[in-house]
Amino acid sequence: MTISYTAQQDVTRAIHPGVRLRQLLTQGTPAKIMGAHDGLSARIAADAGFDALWASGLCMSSVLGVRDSDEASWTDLLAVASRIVEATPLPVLVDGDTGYGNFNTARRFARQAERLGAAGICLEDKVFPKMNSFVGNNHKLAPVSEFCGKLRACRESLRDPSFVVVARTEALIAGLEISEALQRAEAYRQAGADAIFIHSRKSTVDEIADFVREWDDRLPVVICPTTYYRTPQQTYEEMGIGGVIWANQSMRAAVAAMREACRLMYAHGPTAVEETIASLAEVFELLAYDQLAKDEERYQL
Ligand code: SPV
Ligand code: MG
Repeated sequence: MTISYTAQQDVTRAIHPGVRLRQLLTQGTPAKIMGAHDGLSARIAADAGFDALWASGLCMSSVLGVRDSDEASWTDLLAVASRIVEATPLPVLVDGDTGYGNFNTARRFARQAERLGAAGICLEDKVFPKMNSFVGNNHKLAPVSEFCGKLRACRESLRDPSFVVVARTEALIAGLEISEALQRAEAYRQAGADAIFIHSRKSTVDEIADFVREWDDRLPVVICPTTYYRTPQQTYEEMGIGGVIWANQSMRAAVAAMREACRLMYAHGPTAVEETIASLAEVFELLAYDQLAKDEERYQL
């Protein structure tokens, strides 16, 4: 069952993406931000009712068939992000990894993301080339001053003051103390970040909760509960979280479904999957083929 564009989505489209994302991050209940990896996954997330989209570096890299270790070029990734932006009226926060080098590459990336209609970017304080936060134990952080320079360069080169710059600290991923994460977040706030993304790969929310308590709402906080997914959603509201990113579940769902379909097809042929895969009618509905027919009547005279 899919939903075509509703009046609410028309309203969403009318609001500038950066303004909309800022509203969502400060509305008092955590924004539900779904990871997307292409136009199709973006449409599915929008139809499910999500508030905003995360153009995930991990997931966009995965669909390009490469690793989340800066193997794809940033122009490759922005081409995918642009399809995500185009696919729905929802605001899109683009994962900018480390900014792909220094302040200069970071600010050019930010400008290009702004040009393609994203609502904001997120930069993380690791060194280039980065590795996905869940892989290995060698996550080196950039010096605070260097990362602050990247944030300032982005802020000062963006044209749209509402475009959101999220600063992500990987201090906890690097095995450092919460105090280090707090010091970094405060420096990033002073450098012009609009929100702080605090990442953790613990199986409970505890260290994030400690961070958030000390942070005391100096800026909206964004989190990504991939490993502490068992935490009840209500907890995030009680903690005052600005946005919850479900970064990679959609891509992982697709991997599991495609794997199973390929396995069954190889062994038994298409009859084995026909009942469980999406019908073509569902795909056509999702991508509003009927609207194109109506538009032909209107415009193709
Ligand atoms: C991504 O989705 O690319 C992220 C989140 O950066 S994580 O994979 O959890 O690092
Ligand atoms: Mg990423």
